[in-house]
Amino acid sequence: MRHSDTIAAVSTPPGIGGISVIRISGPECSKILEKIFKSRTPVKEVKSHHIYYGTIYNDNLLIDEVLVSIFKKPNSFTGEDVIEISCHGGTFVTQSVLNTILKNGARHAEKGEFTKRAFLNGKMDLTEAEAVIDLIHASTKHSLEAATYQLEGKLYNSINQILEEITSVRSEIELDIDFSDQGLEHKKYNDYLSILKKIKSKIERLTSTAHEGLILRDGYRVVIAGPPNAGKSSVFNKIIENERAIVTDVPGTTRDYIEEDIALEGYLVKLFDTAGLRERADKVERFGIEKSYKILKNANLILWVEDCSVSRETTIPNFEGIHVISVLNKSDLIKKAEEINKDSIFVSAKTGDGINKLKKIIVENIDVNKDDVAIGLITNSRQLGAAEKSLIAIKQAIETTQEKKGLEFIAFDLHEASEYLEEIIGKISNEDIINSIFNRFCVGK
Ligand SMILES: Nc1nc2c(ncn2[C@@H]2O[C@H](COP(=O)(O)OP(=O)(O)OP(=O)(O)O)[C@@H](O)[C@H]2O)c(=O)[nH]1
Ligand SMILES: [Mg+2]
Repeated sequence: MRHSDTIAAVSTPPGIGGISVIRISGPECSKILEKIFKSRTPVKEVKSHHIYYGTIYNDNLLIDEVLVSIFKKPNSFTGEDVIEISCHGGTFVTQSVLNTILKNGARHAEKGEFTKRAFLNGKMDLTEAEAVIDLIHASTKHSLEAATYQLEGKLYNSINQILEEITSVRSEIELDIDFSDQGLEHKKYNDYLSILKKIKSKIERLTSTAHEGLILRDGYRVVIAGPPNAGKSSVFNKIIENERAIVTDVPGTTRDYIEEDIALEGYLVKLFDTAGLRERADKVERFGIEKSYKILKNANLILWVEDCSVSRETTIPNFEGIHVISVLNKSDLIKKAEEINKDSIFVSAKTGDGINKLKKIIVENIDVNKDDVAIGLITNSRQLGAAEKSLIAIKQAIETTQEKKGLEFIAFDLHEASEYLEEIIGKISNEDIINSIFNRFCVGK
């Protein structure tokens, strides 16, 4: 999977801007620059980590005035020779500079190819590469924070530490294999057992962070549900501060669910408005209700909205393990709302009363531990899948030790546990996994 050619792409977003940056990486950087760039300093004499002013020529045709930044290997983003050309930000100018580079020996980069090269050249591990894309897509303070920690290598460090512990106990066990015909002391097995249990709890901690990692990266899923006409869509609109959902006095107005991303105190919240749940419904509404149930199953939090002017008794269905907050809407229609039902939050989508309090309660329910974020979180299902497999292998190692089945077998289980952890950081990986990760990037990154 090593690459030896030179790649180039526009690294700034498409469209017109003040400047565009074109990135080139690979062994031909200097040769290409010599052919297309004229400046006071001859290209042969340019120094790494310096910026040069000059002009780009396509044959003898002047294309643009530019600034060229030089990064010589290995001290660059990709670990190869890298040049970044800042040209004027017009679409045509940028394309012309890029075409000139391509004509003179570079190949157009594929999606994420610069970051992929950084990974292949040992500039970053796989979790850090994934953090680069999360960083680009981060839309809130906390998702950015999580991606930054990951980019700094927090997850990598946590995993590496566990790997070291596994390797250390494994080499001890392998040494003991040579003496095992003399019978291993009972005490030694117990020592191993306690070490393995400690490792197991560290991997468990790691897998338990996935829940938080996914919330930070993909958002905390809050679903508004309840009987028809309770004012669910009105509450939804009020929370997102936009008349997004259709509101009418006809029960069964919302058919298909609606989803909107909002930022609440730095957290990304995915808010869903769903069709009112009721038994008697026409065909279209029934489809909507089925979809409501599907969305509800994957919720992190449910806001069960009812109309307090109709009924003062809440009738919340059981949503197996998902936390439900009872919201009584239309508080403007009744007097002294709070005194009636202390377990519910009273709001009025009409006057906006109680909506800020509701938002606060949503944030309070986001169960993300700041310490976990700083230690390093699992942030995607690829990482989680591998961590879970590693956990199974460690549990197997513990069982093998308890049953004194033989040291070779413990060593084998430990080897497997290591392999899965190594898969997370990309120490061992197959081409499919790597390609699927970098395909999520945009061209130029
Ligand atoms: N007085 C008062 N009326 C409200 C309030 N919130 C909603 N309504 C009215 O209640 C009716 C139903 O509102 P919707 O938001 O469409 O209710 P829904 O729960 O989404 O209804 P379905 O989509 O049909 O399930 C509309 O006529 C709204 O104007 C409120 O806080 N106070
Ligand atoms: Mg509705």
